[in-house]
Amino acid sequence: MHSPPRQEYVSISFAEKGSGGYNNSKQWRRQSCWRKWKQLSRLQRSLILFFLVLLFICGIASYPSVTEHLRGLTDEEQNTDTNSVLRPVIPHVLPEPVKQEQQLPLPEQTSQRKLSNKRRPPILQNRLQVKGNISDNELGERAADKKKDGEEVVISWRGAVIDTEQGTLATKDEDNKEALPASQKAETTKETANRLEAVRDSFRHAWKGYKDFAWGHDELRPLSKSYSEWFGLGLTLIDALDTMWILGLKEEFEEAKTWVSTELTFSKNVDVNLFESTIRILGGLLSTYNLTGDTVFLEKAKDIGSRLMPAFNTPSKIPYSDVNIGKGTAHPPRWTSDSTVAEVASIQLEFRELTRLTQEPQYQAAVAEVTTQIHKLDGKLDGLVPMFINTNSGQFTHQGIYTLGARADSYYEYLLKQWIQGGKKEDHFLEDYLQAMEGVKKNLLQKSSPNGLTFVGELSHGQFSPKMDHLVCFLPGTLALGAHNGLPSDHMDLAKQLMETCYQMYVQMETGLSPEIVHFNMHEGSNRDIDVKLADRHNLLRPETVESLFYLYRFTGDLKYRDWGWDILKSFNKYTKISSGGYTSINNVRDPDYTSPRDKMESFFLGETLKYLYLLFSDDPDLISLDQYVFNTEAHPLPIWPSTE
Ligand code: DMJ
Repeated sequence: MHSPPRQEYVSISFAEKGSGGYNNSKQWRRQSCWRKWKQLSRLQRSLILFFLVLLFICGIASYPSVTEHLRGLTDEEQNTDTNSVLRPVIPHVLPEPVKQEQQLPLPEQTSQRKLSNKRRPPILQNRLQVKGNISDNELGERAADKKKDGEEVVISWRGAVIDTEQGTLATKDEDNKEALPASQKAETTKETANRLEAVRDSFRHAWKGYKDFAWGHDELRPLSKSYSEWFGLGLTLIDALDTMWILGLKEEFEEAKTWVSTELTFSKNVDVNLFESTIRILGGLLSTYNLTGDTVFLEKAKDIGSRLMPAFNTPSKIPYSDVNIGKGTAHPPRWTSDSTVAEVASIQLEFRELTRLTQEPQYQAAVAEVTTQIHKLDGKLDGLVPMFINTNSGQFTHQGIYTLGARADSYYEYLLKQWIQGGKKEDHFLEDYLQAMEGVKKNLLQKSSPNGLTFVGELSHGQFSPKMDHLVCFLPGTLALGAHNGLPSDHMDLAKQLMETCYQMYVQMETGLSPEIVHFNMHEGSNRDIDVKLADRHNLLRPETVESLFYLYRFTGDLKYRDWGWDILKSFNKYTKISSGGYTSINNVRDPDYTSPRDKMESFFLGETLKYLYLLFSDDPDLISLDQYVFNTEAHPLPIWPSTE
């Protein structure tokens, strides 16, 4: 029999490996354990071994770095967006390699396609007078009439008359830019044209994937060459409408418009998230209507806007998170009667605009009630709001946590933007915004070590955490927009510092792409500023950093912001582009060899990321002038209301 000799062998071998003589008591314990083990029945031993193996497997499976190459982490596990818990789980597939020929060409390799200099977006018109689609002839006549009256008239490729009417008075974007020497200007123009064309190429590539595999559906799954539904309303197509218009992609725009007018219906028994459908669908339709003057978009905007209204029928008038747009019923999530503060406070620009265009007061009234209540609520910390609000009581809940990231972010953005949209007259928005920015400086702002990057952390029951979501990178742009509109110049200083930090969140990663969340080191003697936890290494193609780069470039003219945006576009092309069409979110920005694609192209990649990149590279400050338009939180430009209204 083999058992006894093996027993001896084990105990002798342990003893021999000891570093200096015998440890008698240890050896005795070992022998006694072994004896006990041998006394167990075969069944008992098998059971113990089985549980040990099971424990080992569970341990391995819960360790993300080992498993994320094998499985895609679901959105519900990782997406910290304001609506994360509501997103469907998308199955994942193994990555498809990015082919070499698909890498972004260098500027000098890019074909020099001629960019239309004539196209300009139409500026704000009072669309109430526009009753139907206008023929080219009519437009020509209108233009001729205007010219007779001595007005400057431009007709866009879309056929809309461009009105030169201005919104509120503010410094012109151009006035802020530093002058460039002539030779440098010529160089810049060539580079600019190349970069603009590169963005258009990226858009076309993303659109090809969507068109081939997901047409009319919510989101493209580029690797599995299929699609996923969230609301079943053609989300990507609607989100991308005004981007195509701004990029001058006429053919793509026209086919999308045909789908909207012939296929899009909101008469569906489907639950939609109020916030997401407002910013993406209502916002996208309103913006496209304002840019094009085509009433099909206004009709659809009215339809979805009125179908979302049941969300406001709550005891407190703070809206529920979800609405069934077919049945006209609304409800909170199954597990709570709370709504997210960012969600209920970032639908105002859109509903206010809907009232302006339709002259129907109920939309603006419903969202104004929400902001009025939040304005008066206790429970803020120096203007900073908690993340949840109860739809029954109208009070903040889960108090004590303050962040500029998920669940609170766009509350702050919309304070400033509503003030701008309404012609800077509604003082309570400005008050709340200024107070909140002071609150940020006092409670959330810190510097990292060793390089002193300024960052916005979080506060949890008085405890500071050096955690910053990529979502917070909207803040440099918003601060800069405020400064441009006359708010204190130290807002611009802070915007520049935070912009640098957000850029570092990209360049310090091995792929040149930012993770979803970073942690900053604050201890003296740290050897790097930024740490990324294993579960936070994903990139969802988010726009916030390029959005802020656009504002910073528009207001300062500093070319470094364009170069940073160019770096980011190159990284997107290198690590997220899928050969058969489309771009994908990835799980791991720290491993260029194994990015672990998620097989999902978010609609905001077309709605926001590529739009802001295009506007960043454009030399034309009138292409969506920031003195005439205010962008909603999904990058849909809405007009600043003329002072007469
Ligand atoms: C978009 O839907 C909006 O920008 C929203 O404000 C935040 N999340 C995504 C983009 O990251």
